[in-house]
Amino acid sequence: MPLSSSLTRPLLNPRKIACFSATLGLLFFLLSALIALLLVAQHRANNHDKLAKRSQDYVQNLFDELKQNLLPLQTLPHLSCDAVKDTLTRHTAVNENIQTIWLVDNNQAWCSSTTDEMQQDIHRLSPETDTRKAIDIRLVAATPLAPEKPALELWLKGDEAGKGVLVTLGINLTPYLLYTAGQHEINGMAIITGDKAITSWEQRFVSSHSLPANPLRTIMLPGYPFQLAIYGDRLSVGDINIVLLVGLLLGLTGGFSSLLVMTQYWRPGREILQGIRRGEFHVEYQPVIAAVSGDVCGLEALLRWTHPVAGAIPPDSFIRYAENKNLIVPLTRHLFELVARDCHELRHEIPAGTGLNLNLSPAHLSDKEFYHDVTRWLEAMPQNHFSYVFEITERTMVETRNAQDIFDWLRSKNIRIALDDFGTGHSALIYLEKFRFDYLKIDRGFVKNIARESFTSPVLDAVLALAKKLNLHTVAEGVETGEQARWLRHRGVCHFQGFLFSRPRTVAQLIEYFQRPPAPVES
Ligand code: G
Ligand code: G
Ligand code: MN
Repeated sequence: MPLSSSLTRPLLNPRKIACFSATLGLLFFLLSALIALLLVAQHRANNHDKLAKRSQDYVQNLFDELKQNLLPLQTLPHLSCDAVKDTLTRHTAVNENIQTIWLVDNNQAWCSSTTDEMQQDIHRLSPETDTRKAIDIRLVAATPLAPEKPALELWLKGDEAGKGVLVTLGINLTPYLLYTAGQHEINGMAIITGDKAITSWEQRFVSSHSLPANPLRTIMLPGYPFQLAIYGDRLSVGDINIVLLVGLLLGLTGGFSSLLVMTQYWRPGREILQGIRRGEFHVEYQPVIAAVSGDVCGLEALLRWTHPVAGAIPPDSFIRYAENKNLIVPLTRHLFELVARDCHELRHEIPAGTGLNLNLSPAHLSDKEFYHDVTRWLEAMPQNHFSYVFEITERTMVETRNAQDIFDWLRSKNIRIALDDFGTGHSALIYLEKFRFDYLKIDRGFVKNIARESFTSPVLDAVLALAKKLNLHTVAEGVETGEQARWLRHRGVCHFQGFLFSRPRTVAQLIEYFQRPPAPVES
């Protein structure tokens, strides 16, 4: 298991940090996208309000101007059509919306901008216009001048019923659409009078009830029975893109900042040093059993770390991590201190001559302070009580250049050397050739496979034969069943270690184990 992932479990491991940061990034994304959405929507709504206001002003001005300019015409003394016609024609020329102007008296059109003197019933000209109203507006499908084009008829009443001005206005929504084209979210408009409507997307009349619901804005003109509806999306595609972009940028910034801060703050290396200072490490001891007598002949010290938040962290993880972070030296020094302290307590319970196995990392062996650290530890230990073994894995031994000198020095200090986890690496045999060891610890991967007494393993047989030839004591790790113990003893393995005999024990449990030894294991 890679160290860093289990080291900080469950709160601090990189996966959790990554998950937390991703969640935080997502929250940032949602929050900033929401805020951006509100701001953009607000901005759009303001634009739509402005657009509505401008459109309203435009139409209102148009109507007001017509009213102002045309109404006085019908209050003139009843002139002949010839006398007023020029004025009418001038108005149509000046205002491009105006198609025709009729002057009406007593419900009779008597003069228009396009005809001479005439007499025509206003209701024939515009059947639906209500000449009693001060202002009437309606959409008409066609006018005599432009039979193909829908138009707007505006009735302006004069000073008595049946007297006034009727104007037909061409409806051309194109300028309006051009005007709003810059606003991508606007995609149509409708002019509504009564129950009729004309839209920019369909050049014919429709019922006002069939118009799409929820226009962006509906513009009313006070005093005119006329409405203008503007249609479109509340947000344009560009707006959505901006919202997503802002959300994404802030989300990524938030997520990465959190990742950075958390990995800095919860840097496991820092946690190890902190753990040492705060006394979060302790040592457990697993008895090593003499294969023939069944007696305890040694103890293997195994470092344990109980993190206040993450709980028990497996040594596999934190040891490798400490090795990678160059913290194995302070950690092993701490192990030396803990073991020395425990052994002063254990000395009274444990027979003299008991083996004490410590696991050393090859990274420590090559440290220039190594001799000094070991010397200090030997001085701190109870004198002449334990017989020391340093267990070294083959994992990284290749990096230790002067290993033989170090081994020789250790032997001169009465420390023997075990090759730990034998059989798990790639180059174990080369080490056996190169260096002299005292013990070979057979990895529990081999032992696990021994399921029956009839089990055969040419590899294990060869390993044991090799150990014999090299004059190495053998220790079988992870012995869990009587069959395994019998099988191994039968083949000359000298020591056992495993749950069959005892799990690793705290100092208190170990003292109890020695004071009240368990019944000999049936093996
Ligand atoms: O019992 P346990 O799960 O703790 O052992 C896991 C591995 O951690 C074993 O390979 C053991 O050698 C290693 N280990 C345990 N304690 C120490 C220690 O103090 N130093 C070193 N270098 N390795 C240790
Ligand atoms: O590699 P080393 O021998 O240092 O590791 C000892 C490891 O083996 C420790 O983690 C210890 O808890 C574990 N261990 C000891 N006895 C047994 C056993 O019988 N079965 C299993 N599965 N693990 C064991
Ligand atoms: Mn070991």
